[in-house]
Amino acid sequence: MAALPNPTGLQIEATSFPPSVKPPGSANTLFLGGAGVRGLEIQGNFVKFTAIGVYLEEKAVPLLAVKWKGKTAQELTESVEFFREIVTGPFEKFTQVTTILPLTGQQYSEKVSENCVAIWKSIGIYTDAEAKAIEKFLEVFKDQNFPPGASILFTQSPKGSLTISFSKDASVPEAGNVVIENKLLSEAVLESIIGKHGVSPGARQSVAARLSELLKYSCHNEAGNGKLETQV
Ligand code: HCC
Repeated sequence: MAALPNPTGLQIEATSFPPSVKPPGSANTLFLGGAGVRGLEIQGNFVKFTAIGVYLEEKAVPLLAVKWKGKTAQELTESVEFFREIVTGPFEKFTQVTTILPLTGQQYSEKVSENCVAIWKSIGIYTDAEAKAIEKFLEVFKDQNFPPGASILFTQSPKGSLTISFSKDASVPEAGNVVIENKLLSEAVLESIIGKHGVSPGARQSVAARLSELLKYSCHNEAGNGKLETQV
């Protein structure tokens, strides 16, 4: 029996993203799907603001294999549907955003909120529940400050809760700070990073390349229950 390849860790600027992590508020260990920077073009210079790592629960691999096994890194990178499936799939996700330049909680949360609302408006959903979730999201970040190297951590449960935690470095605490129960917000935070107009094309490419490779070694069983089977 051939073993599944073990995903490696990734270094993005000063941040090392380990190959696997146990997110705050979770009993599971997730593997590093990919990582990249979030930058902005400012007066002709590409300014790197954050390093972002995206982790996925292992059962994502056989689930994604059903449709995406055999696709190249480029095909996956260009597929809006592939990233929709990662964002909405029935497995846990964990996103680590580590600052390269200092950001206030207000700066960060306003940017993320703006992007989430834009995603919802583009697909024609924006109800009272989402407006309230955004309000709570902004509130959570109001008194936070992120000097370089600080991390903002999002645990996205398949049921739709978003656990937010903070760390002064790249370490991952045991417990989360706040939980916001809103599935669309939980999904939109990740979609705003790796989705169609996501802020980190680097993380998107990295996820596509690593998953393309991982999916080669996965086979989905007939029950489609997400249990890992190893190819012989
Ligand atoms: C988002 C939007 C932005 C970020 C993200 C997800 C992000 C923010 C960087 O992780 C940033 C840069 C400059 C600013 C404010 C925020 O990383 O002035 O949906």
